[in-house]
Amino acid sequence: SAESSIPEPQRAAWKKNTPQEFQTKDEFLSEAVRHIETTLARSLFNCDESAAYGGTALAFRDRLVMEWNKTQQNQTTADQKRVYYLSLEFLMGRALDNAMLNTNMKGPAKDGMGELGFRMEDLISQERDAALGNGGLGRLAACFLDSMATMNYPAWGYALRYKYGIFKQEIHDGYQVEVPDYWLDFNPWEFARHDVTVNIQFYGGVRTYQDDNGKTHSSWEGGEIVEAVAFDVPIPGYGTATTNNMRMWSSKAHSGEFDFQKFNSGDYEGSVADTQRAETVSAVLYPNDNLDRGKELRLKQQYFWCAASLHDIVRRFKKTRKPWKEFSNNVAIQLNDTHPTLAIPELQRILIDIEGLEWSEAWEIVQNTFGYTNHTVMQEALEKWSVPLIQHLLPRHLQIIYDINLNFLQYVEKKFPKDRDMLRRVSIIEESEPKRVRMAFLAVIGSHKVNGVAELHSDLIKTTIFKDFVQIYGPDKFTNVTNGITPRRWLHQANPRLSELIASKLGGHEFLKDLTLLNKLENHVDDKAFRKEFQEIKYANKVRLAKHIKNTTGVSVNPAALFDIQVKRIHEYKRQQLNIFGVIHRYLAIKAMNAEERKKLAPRVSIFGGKAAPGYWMAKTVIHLICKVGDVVNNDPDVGDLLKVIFLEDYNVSKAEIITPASDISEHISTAGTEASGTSNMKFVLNGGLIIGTCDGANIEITREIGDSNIFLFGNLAEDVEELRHNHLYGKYELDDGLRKVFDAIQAGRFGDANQFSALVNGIVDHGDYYLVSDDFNSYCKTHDLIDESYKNQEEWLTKCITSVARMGFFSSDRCIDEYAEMIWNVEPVKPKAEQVNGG
Ligand code: T68
Repeated sequence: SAESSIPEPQRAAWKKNTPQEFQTKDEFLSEAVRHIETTLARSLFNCDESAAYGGTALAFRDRLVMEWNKTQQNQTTADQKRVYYLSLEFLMGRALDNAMLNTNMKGPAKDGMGELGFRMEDLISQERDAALGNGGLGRLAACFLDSMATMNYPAWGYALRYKYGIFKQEIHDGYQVEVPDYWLDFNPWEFARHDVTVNIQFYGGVRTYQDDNGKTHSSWEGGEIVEAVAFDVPIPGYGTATTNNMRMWSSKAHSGEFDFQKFNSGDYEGSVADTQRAETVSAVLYPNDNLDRGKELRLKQQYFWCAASLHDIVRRFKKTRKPWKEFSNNVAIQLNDTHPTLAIPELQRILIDIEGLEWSEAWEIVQNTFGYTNHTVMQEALEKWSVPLIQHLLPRHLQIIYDINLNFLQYVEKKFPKDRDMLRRVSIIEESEPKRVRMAFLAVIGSHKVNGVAELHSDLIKTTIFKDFVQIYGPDKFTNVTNGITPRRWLHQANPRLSELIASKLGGHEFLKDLTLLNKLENHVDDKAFRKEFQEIKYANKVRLAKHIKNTTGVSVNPAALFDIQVKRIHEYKRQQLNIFGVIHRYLAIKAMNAEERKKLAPRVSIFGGKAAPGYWMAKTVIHLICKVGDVVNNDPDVGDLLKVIFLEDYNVSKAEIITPASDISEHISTAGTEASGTSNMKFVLNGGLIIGTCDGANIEITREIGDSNIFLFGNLAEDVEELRHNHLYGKYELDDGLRKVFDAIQAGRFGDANQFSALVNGIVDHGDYYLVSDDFNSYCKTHDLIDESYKNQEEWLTKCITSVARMGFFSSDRCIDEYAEMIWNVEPVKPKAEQVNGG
């Protein structure tokens, strides 16, 4: 700001001394060694891999922050609309390799550290994952940050700085054990901004009063204050100097809040306890994906982060001295699911209670500012907060929500007179006991656009959960933005050899910024040398994964076998149970085969990975079954290499970077209509693996792009699910024969104590088979037989893989961000200034 900038006459002194970004190996090394010696206080005689990692990371952080400063300055001067991406989860993974590749300085860094005797791969693997997310939703936010920076959009991410990210998973005797993930003991990528703080209010009450003109005002008063402190993480774009910001909020006791009264009266402990209570707000990430549990602390987290972010955004807007009606021309806020929905009543509160705008003027600004992305249609995942809870924690917000609802229902009433049931159905307040606030409805009503994350999903939200709202607002409020992934991390970083091979054929790395260029690869599909190299790369990636499997599980797997991978959160709707039942079916089949038949079979390795929410018993049972089946199958000499079953511990982003390039087949087999999009399906195909999947989420669009002969689809369609479920409940179905044999084997105790698995089996046999495992089992197994056949013809298989990679251009998160920018945000890129250096 003007008050704190160095005055013009003194700027020359600054500019003369402004640090320069390193450009060469030697310049890099001198920075890194300086950090090791000073920042980390290590010496020549005390520099291990972790110190060498630290020095490298700090050297790159400095470089990023210099570009960050210029980018922020440049974007402020440009004075264009900015986009703010509010997400309670960002699954960033590791930052070093990304920073080196995006700045195009990996070569010099590698050579420099090589001179000290370190291998860059070893240093990279010293870093802990930034694991502030559960699954797809959090990783999508991370890919979006990468794309927004790469394409020079003036964009900020707003996050909560959890002290504990998603738990680490250990497997003990085939059971999941959760270990806390304290990731902040050394995090070189963040900057504490102790000068950027916001006081966040909770509890208290509302005072209404009349001003001199007789106008009524409301003011939220009393309660307690928790302080939000900003921590900034630079987000470098690839091949551009643009370096955006992710701002994370950390909670601490308000400085006036360390209760001196308690302290002086001798209640020192009580006063410390208050401090700790403030810190718990940002202490831990809730480990559920696609499930809403309605915990008070979670609501506190949501408000804390929304209020701090909005305060920050409003503060920045006010510096422009523009009138309020310009707000939504300056600011776009995207809500990643309903978790940040409180930002809607919060902005309305700021505008009417604090800034003194009229309700309707304020409400128009609010609606024009927000966009809402929905990620699920499953009832158990839709957030509904109890009215008494909101009343207690956020009394003024509850009033505002009621007023929003009143205005909305009056609007609906005018459009659909006398439709009482419509009013009941669309009310923000669910008339349950206790009453609950339907956050998804509030998000729809408070936004100008609502999007789903794949075509089928965007259609489904219009015909199911938001059907009435399509009637009310018309269909144009609802749109689709099919998810995408960043090719920088998920191709260039995770699979460098494939990235280089592609670059050699396409004449450079432009495809990393325009993924549609991959289509030129189809011209090379018959090129012998290219095919050979492509196949060798896949094999090398499988060898690497096989080593990881050996190191972590002790099991040897044959890299020449077909690697069949399912890695994602463990959830009934994702149907890992279908997969493991299929594996048991295969095992029983092998046991029944003679030597001749066995010779014809393609050897397989079935690989699973993923975390179960700590309170999700059925998901934990599935993990246990996978492990037990592994124990039996992997030690059955009769089976040998024909089948191995692996559960990989602690699946996360950095493990995904090893696993994704190593698949022959990956599984995306959710009950049709339940997986909003899926994004790992895109990652696997982009890395030259084929997929088996249901007609669900983005699988459908992947099929359209790559061609239906290059994907193994099976199972019932979304449109038939309702009727099939109905049939189960009314006994109009028969358990699949193959599945019956699988259950017999489980119940005979062939995989350990059958009681352990009875709930899993009974859910299908007796309790309605909600996820239609039995209905899809036969089709699933037959499709796997087809895969076996297909894999035997290696040349044809390879052609499918290469063709698929060539046709994956659509699934870049760059395309996705351009669609948001154009259809929802109305923001334009800001070109970095010529003096900025990253990526040339
Ligand atoms: C996922 N959702 C979708 N949710 O399941 C997936 N939920 O189909 C989609 O590809 C992805 O979002 C990106 O759009 C989630 O990952 C959660 O993690 C979550 C977390 C908390 C509460 C509810």
